Amino acid sequence: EIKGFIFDLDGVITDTAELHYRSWKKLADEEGIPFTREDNEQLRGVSRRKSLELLLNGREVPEEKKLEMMDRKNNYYKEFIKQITEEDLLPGAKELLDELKSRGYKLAVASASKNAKPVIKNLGVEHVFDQISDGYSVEKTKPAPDLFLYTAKQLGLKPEECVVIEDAEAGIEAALAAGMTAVGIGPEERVGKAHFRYDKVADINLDDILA
Ligand code: B16
Ligand code: MG
Repeated sequence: EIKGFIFDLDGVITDTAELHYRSWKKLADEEGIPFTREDNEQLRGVSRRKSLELLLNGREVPEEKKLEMMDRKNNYYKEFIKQITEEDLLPGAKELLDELKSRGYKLAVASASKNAKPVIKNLGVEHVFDQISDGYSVEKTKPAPDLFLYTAKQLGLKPEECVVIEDAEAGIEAALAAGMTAVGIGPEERVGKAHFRYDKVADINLDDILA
């Protein structure tokens, strides 16, 4: 029996991907590294360090410089997220959260981002969640199941009682590895392994998932 819903943040509740892109792009331009919106697609749901490695694309950079670059990108990102408001919720996200809350389900966020908490606060949905897990919660990032298992534990639920809503391939893999019901948001090529798939959050059909 399903008792809780675990939401990814970027790509499910809001589209911070655009802000991540602008931050990485600024860094890439400063460093003379080519980086396009299309390249940015690969960074979806991936940790900050892994994102930098994808951006560097095999370029050798000393560890100290990598730390400085991650820090610089994060400072740009932190400036961008200051401007986030409830207008930045993806269509249907607030309605879905309110519906689930009124039906008595436990609700959580499980994001790879170390900036998840300020983003959720600015979106004005902090109060609907029973648990917010972020980039500080566990060591092993998605596709490892750790973040979702930790989140279920914090909710007091068993993995099989949880539904995960995710837009990244690594996130779907993590949800399946955790033994949870996986709902993918996005194209078949990306989230096709999920139990249920929708193009957009607004298309989610709760009756299908809960049947
Ligand atoms: P930060 P999610 C992920 O968020 C983003 O999709 C990914 O692009 C980003 O690199 C990652 O968070 C880490 O973010 O640098 O803020 O710690 O989809 O897991 O909510
Ligand atoms: Mg995501």
